[in-house]
This record gives sequence, structure tokens and C-alpha cells, in this order.
Amino acid sequence: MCSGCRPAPGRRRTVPESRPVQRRPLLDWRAVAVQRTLVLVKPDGVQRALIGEVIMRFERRGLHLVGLKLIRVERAVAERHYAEHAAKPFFAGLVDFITAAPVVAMVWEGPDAVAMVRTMMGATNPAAAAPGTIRGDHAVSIGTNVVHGSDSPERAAEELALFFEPAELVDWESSSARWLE
Ligand code: DAT
Ligand code: MG
Repeated sequence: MCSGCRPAPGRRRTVPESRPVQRRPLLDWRAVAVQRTLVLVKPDGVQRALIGEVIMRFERRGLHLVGLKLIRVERAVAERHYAEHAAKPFFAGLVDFITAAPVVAMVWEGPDAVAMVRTMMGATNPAAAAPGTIRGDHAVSIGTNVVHGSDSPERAAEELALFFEPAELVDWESSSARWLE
């Protein structure tokens, strides 16, 4: 022990008593629902090396990642996923596109996560996608628009079940969680 570190004679160092970790939020204003939403980095995003770019945006925003995998989307899954567009003229091309090469499927969790992800993705029409959004920064075509995000909590629940087994979703607590609440 160095001489400067030595306690003065007759004095004892006191160690603060350990206290249980508090799990209360720092601020108690949470009123919005915590949601989970499905995000896909589409084949064009994977091919253009934008996987990290997409993940980084949601991660830095403070959303919580609970599922992640690189997959090829089977045709039957693609047809179910885009069933709402089955009657549209672009449907066949859309299914061809999403099954043409691997995608990254993710589940992100957070307050109002469904709407938050949609806002960060930007509009479907690239001309309307605001700069600063994923599509507004990285897409010029309505077809190849880098990302998919569920458009409602109900669709999010269906899409999660379509792309992930329950056991593939990981419950874990981020050490920064209480600084985001
Ligand atoms: P989003 O992906 O923003 O939820 P959507 O559900 O309306 O948009 O359409 C699904 C995808 O279909 C979209 O990401 C790109 C493609 N798509 C939509 N409208 C299209 C169009 N008019 N022509 C070609 N592709 C289109
Ligand atoms: Mg949609």
C-alpha cells in the first residue's frame, strides 16, 4: 500500500453498506405500450451491405433486440406475409423479390415500437421518404426499399409468429435499459 493511501493512524476505513439494486425507472412517465415489431432487411439491403446500417439505427435509438436471424424466405411464407397485396399487379414481383436472396429477420421491442420503426423506415414511396429515414437515405425505388416493418400491433403479432418460433425470441435485460425509460 502506498503511504498516501494508508489510513491515518487510529482511523478505520469505512466501506459503504451494499444496497439492493433499484429497478424503478428514473422517471415515472411511462404511459405508452411496450410493443414488439418485425423488421426485415430485404434482399436488396442484404446485398448492398446495409444490414449493419439498419441494425445500428434501431440499436442507437434505444430499441431492444429480442430476435435476429439470416434466412431465405420460403415462397409460401412470402405469400402469407404479403397476402394483403395478393390482388395487386406487383404481387408476383414482390414475392419473387423477397424470396430471391437472404433476408435478415429481427424483432425489436420498445415503447410504441411499431410506429417508431415505421417512422424510422420512411414512406413506402421513395419520393416521399424523408431524408434521415432508412428509405429516405438508402432507397430510390418503391420495390427495392431495403426494409420491412410491421404496420400495426396486430400485424406485428402475426408477422412475429410467421417468422419466429417462440424459443427464438430472447428475454434479456440491457444494462442501459433504465437510462432509456
Ligand atoms: P410498406 O413496405 O411500406 O409496408 P406496403 O405494405 O404498401 O408498403 O407494400 C409492401 C411492399 O410492396 C413495399 O415495400 C414495396 C412493394 N410495393 C408497394 N406498392 C408498390 C407499387 N405500387 N409498385 C411496386 N411495388 C410496390
Ligand atoms: Mg406493409
